[in-house]
Parts: sequence; structure tokens; C-alpha cells
Amino acid sequence: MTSWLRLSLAIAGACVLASCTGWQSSFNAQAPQADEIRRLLLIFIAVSAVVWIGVMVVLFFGMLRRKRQNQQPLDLHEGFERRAGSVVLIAGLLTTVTVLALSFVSYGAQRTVFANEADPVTIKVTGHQWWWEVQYQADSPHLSFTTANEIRVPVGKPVTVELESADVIHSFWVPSLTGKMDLITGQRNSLQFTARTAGIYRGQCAEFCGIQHAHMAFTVRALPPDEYSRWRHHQNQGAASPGDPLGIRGEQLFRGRGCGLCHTIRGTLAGGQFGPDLTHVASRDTIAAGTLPKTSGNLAAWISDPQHIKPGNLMPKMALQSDEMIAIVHYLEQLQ
Ligand code: HEC
Ligand SMILES: [Cu+2]
Repeated sequence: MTSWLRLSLAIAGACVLASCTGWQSSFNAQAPQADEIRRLLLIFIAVSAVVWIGVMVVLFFGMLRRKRQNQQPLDLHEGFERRAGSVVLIAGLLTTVTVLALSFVSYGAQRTVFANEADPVTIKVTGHQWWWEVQYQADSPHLSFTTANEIRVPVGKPVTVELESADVIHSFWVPSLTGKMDLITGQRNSLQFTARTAGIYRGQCAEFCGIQHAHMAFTVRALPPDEYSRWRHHQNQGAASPGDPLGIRGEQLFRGRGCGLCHTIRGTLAGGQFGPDLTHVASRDTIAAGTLPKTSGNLAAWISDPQHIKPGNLMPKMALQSDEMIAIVHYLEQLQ
């Protein structure tokens, strides 16, 4: 084998295998629901591989042993016709049995994937072009709150996500935790999963929903239960009041410049419902639905020209002076 060929094979192999691990992969299953789907996937791949190899082998021998050309096409070969007939019949029966068996296996897997465990944590997720609204629901309304693009769940506890859309059809997909489900206006779908291991799992909108569909990602972070309760308690609080003059100016500008018409910051007068809730925006890892890491520089870049980062997204470019920008970013950075 030439070294060139060996190198390309190694790179191709690495690419194929690399896609099997990582934080967004059905092969890296971290919940019983995802285990079932991975098992199903492997069974389907194995059965299809056996069928494909069988067809190729028969085709290969057929080509090797093909008959001479100069036969009379109208001659009948009764024995041959009969044998061919039984081969077709057996192949047909085998196909039926295989398809039926796969249907049963897949029905079995669905019973786990769609089983509803009692006493789940309920999270309502609403798809928007092109971000995710995440609403934590509780028995009493003062324990419910809204955030965006990042979902946190307790390890080992069943979580039900209720899915709805504010505009077009989206699809909720965190391959390491469970299967896909569509978000549809006026219809409430739901999915359940129980994360087994603490960690961060990436999700992605899996239904083409417009120009920024590819920038509609989110993360699910599974936390130990006590850490989860602490996080939830903190998120439920209103926003921290700005602690210095620059922050106070930032808060005033946030409303004065119209940001508060689209964004809510709980505990302040900003109560817009159109864009993501920013009450604890500084506690997020990313902004704009997984598009940029949340740093001061990226916040400023986003606010100064969101259309450059996600062309066509629904936050307009606003004219701000640079000192106003500095104050607003300084304020947002305090919203831990
Ligand atoms: C017309 C409504 C509208 C106005 C006005 C508006 N935004 Fe937005 N904003 C949005 C929408 C919609 C998004 C989500 C965009 C996306 O990710 O596709 C967003 C996203 C953001 C984000 C990222 C949030 C996250 O967690 O991903 C920040 C930060 C933000 N806006 C700050 C501001 C600031 C500061 C202003 C005022 C200068 C402002 N916005 C004005 C609609 C608006
Ligand atoms: Cu979408």
C-alpha cells in the first residue's frame, strides 16, 4: 500500500469514527431512551449490511456464471424456471419475515422511548425562529421561570419536555438523550428522557425552519440534583441590580434604546416577550442559540450588528454610540 493511500484511509477512518462519539451523537447514548435508539440503529445497520452483502455475493456469482449469448431466447427450460420460481418465493418470504421482525423490534424500542415515568421535571420548550424559549414549570407560579437556549436537568430524574412552536415547525433533537420530536404551533407534543451521566449534551433544530435553521442549537446540561436545585433557585430570582454607575447607565439604556420592548429582564421594567429572556444572560455559555461563546466581545459584536452574525434573524441592528454599547454590555455581564 502506498503511504498516500494509507494516509487517506487513516483520515477517512478517523472521520467516520470521530462522528460516533462526542456531545451530539446517537452513539454516545447517555439515557435509557437513547440506549434503545442506539440498539435499534445497530440492529438495523447489521441487518441491512447482511442483506446488502448477500445481494452483492449473489450478483457477483451471477455475473461470473452467466450463460453464453448464442442461446435461443425462446427455448423453455422447465427445470430452471421451477428452481428460479422457488428461489424468488423463498427470497420474498425472507424479506417479509425480516421486515416484520424489524417492525416488532422497533415497536419494542418505542415502548421504552415513549414510556411516561411518574413525577417528572416538566420543562416547556417553545421553538422560535431561530432560538429556543425554555420555561421551567412548577406547581406554584412563583417557582416557574423562563430562560433561553440552555436547558439544565437533574441527573437520574425523568424530564418531560413539552414542545410547542411560536411560528413554523421546528424539531427538538438531543441525540445523546433521546429521539427527535417536532414542535408545531397549536399542538403540544412531548418527549421524556432521564439523563444518566452528568455532562453537556448538544441539541440542534432538526427540521428546516428558515434561513438561520443551522444556527438554532442548544445544550442540555445534566447536573447532580443538589447543584440543579441551587441553579434553579438562582434562576428563579429576579435580575441582580447593577452595582456601579456604568451598570446603572447600562440598565437605563437597555430600556431607553428599546431593547426592553423585545427582551424581559425580570425584576426590571423590561418586559418584552419577543426575544430571549435575558434575566440571567451572563450565566449562559453561549449567545444567539449556540452561535457564539458568551464573552464581552461577542456580546458587543452581537448587539452592534446581529444581522452580520445571523443574517435574517429577528433582532434588528440598532444604532448605538460606542459608550452606550460599553454601558449595555457592562450591565448585561452582571446578569449572572
Ligand atoms: C425587535 C426585537 C428586538 C430588539 C429591539 C432587541 N432584540 Fe435582542 N434579540 C431579539 C431576538 C429575536 C433575539 C434572538 C436572535 C436569535 O438567536 O436568532 C435576540 C437576541 C439577543 C441576545 C442574545 C440572547 C441569547 O441568550 O442568545 C442579546 C444579548 C440581545 N438580544 C440583546 C439585545 C440588546 C442589548 C438590545 C437593545 C440594544 C436588543 N437585544 C434589542 C430581538 C430583539
Ligand atoms: Cu428550527
